[in-house]
Amino acid sequence: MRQAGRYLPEYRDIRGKAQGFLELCYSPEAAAEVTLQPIRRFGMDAAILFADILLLPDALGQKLEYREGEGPVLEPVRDETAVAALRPQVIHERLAPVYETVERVAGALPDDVALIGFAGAPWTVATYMVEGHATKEFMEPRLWALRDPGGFGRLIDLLTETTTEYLSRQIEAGAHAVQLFDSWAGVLSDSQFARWCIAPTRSIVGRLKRRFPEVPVIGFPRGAGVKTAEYAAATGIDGVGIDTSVPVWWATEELQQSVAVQGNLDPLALVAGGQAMEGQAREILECLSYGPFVFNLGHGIVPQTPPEHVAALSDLIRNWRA
Ligand code: 1CP
Repeated sequence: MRQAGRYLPEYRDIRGKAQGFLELCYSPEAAAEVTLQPIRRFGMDAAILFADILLLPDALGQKLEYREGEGPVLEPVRDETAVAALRPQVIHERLAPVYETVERVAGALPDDVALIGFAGAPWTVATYMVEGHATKEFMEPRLWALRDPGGFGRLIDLLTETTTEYLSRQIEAGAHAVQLFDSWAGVLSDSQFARWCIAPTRSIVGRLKRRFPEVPVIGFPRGAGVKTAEYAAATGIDGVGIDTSVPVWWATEELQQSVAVQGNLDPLALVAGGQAMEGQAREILECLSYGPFVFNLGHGIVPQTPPEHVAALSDLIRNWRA
């Protein structure tokens, strides 16, 4: 999950010198440095590329801005004319600095530390593209998907294609594994989940597997609950991220028999630290560490997180393993 970011003073330092968040994402030297900061400080087993899921819409030509305190703002794409105006043929020109960041990080990491590349899953990226900003209800994309599945499907198809190409380039540049973030999978009803979350993910995974059979693909259908089992079985992913709400015993029985499980400490337990953090971390380790498992947060790290708590958690996990 997000490792870098605003809780680290060394990140805030570099962020303060950059013109803006997008400029930082597109500056290979600075983005590589920010990717490496948590590895240097805490010695994790894997680094996650510093970038954002909204770089793809930006590369497709959709106007994107990150406003201070407000988050991302995009010029909404709400019909087929707007989809047709997107430019999938030029994405790699705009995304070239991201590939350079991957190359730099892969070259700088110790041999036993993996680099995880990533992209947003088509549904989650589409919610931002259609709504135009972060929301809690996702009225516009959900209604478009229900009223005009053919038209909305063209946007999803375009994202499925370009996401496959984007992740392929990250792998060619040196990413050892890739993750698909479907952060808003949880707002979809059962049938919509099958169509807009599972189907595009299966298509991306299938194509990546044909090109790079040895590269693990992790999926994170946040909020999917019991549907996570169907997601894991139907998409062909190697690992599944679970959010904080998924009971670990359930994940052991329903997921870990067939895929690796990644998760799921409450990011606020990491802010609280002490007993709250240790108790929850031990419960996760006791349940999940006997099968294929990646310790992770259940969602992104928050700016209020004291870095000392991350260090204490990292020690706890290391000592558990020993
Ligand atoms: O000024 C800043 O520093 C902006 C904060 C920030 C950061 C640090 C944003 C804006 N993005 C990121 C980096 C980021 N985003 C990473 C890199 C890894 C790392 O930081 O170590 C990754 C993997 C993401 C992924 C991402 N971006 C997701 C999926 C994961 C999740 O958290 O659910 C999503 C939904 C986004 C969108 C996004 N990026 C940023 C904002 C404010 C938002 C909108 C969030 C919302 O809808 O409320």
